[in-house]
Amino acid sequence: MKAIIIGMGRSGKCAMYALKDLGYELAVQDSKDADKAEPEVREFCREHGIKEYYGDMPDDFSSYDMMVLSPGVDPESTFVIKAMEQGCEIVGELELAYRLAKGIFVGITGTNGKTTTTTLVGEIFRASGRTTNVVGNIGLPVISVATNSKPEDWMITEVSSFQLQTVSQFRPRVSAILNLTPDHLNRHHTMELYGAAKAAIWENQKAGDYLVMNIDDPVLMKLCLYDVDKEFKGTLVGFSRKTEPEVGAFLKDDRLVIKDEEGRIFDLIHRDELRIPGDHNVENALAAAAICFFAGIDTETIINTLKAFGGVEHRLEFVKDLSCVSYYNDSKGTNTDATLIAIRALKENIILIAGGDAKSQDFTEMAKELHGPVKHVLLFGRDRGMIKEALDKAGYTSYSEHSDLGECVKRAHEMAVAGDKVLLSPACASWDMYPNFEVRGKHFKDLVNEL
Ligand code: UMA
Repeated sequence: MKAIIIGMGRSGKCAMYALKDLGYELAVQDSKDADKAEPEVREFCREHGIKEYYGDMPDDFSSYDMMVLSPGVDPESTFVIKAMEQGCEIVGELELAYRLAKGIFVGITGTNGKTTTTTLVGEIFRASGRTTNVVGNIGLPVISVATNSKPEDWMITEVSSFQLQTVSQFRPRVSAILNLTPDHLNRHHTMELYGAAKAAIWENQKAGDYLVMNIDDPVLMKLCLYDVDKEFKGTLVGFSRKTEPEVGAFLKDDRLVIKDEEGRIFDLIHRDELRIPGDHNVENALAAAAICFFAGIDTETIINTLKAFGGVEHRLEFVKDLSCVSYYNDSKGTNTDATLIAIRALKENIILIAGGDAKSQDFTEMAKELHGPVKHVLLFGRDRGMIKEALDKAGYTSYSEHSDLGECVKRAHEMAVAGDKVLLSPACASWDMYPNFEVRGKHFKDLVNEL
């Protein structure tokens, strides 16, 4: 078998190792120049006689059986269409990993909350004694553990809309869609297409599988679950902060509870027992509890882990208190909805640091919600002008522009008074200035710790 792997980041590199082990004849391609390629990749290619393309593409794909796409590569690109027409099968990294894995998949998608929910589900699975791999969009490519997985292993997978664009057989035992708000529209073009991409998470599920979804989110229900009644053969499980689903997890007198398929109610914990703050985290906890319960985990393990869970790095992460000013790192807040969620959770006296790669987002609604909770906005990054424009339109005048994150932190420190909360929640991707949101978040924490 002969394959070409497109994009030599985390996913492409691990796909290369896995396919080489399986005896594939390989070529790799990346849009960046050869001198910017990872030395580890170049060395492996030289050692194993793998053909490398940097910047350019092969003229012809007809000799390849398969083209493996990294999530960041748009499957609508001209070369992908050309390869398909020349008989090459197009497979995303997640799909490839799914085909090669023996473990049981849980797939968690949605615009926001994926990382927190996936991490929490992973913790509950580990506490239950199951062999657990926490993989996917969260950072560890699924392919890196797929070939070594055993049939009884659980693959707790954070799944992005990018990955779902290139699946065909991917079938999780339990899938979850947490919410749907505008994001990545530069890739998906419309909300309808973005929702349709997310729907691929349940489309192969069968009897005995579960689909966990947020029944409080009308956009999700409309755009991700169209035809679900006709097409879905598994069990629908709702989660809600507001109403009681037929089957699923919900809030009853501020307690998290689960209702099973026979209508029996299982009490879990009071919402105040959660250590992760905000309504959005109640939703994440409800989703995680439902996923684990319907995957067969006992309520005692779920309860103990819900009580102990302290959250994840870069998601409204408390950094430190300095002269009664609290600093929070929400570098994973890469869209307007995520930033609004962080602002709602911190409530008031916020000095917000935002900006970066705007991904064609509209900042109008976010700008309107800043009046009140946010005292000042410090803007940085390539597309800060787009946020500035939205602030002007919303009549929000307390903002300033800065060349980089270091300047923003310095200025925030100078202007903050006791009781203020300095929040990095950029509402933008990091790609204009950093390789990823983790590096941006770590940089923020270093800057705060140096103050
Ligand atoms: N590249 C090309 N051609 C392209 C696009 C990219 O050659 O058209 C090259 C780049 O030069 C680079 C490489 O591809 O060398 C990067 O590949 P990639 O963008 O697919 O990134 P990976 O390093 O493989 O990381 C991916 C996910 N990245 C994206 O979806 C953009 C990571 O999610 C994920 O953690 C990782 O796989 C492991 O599964 C990050 C992300 O930002 C966190 N995700 C988006 C989000 O959460 O909003 C979807």
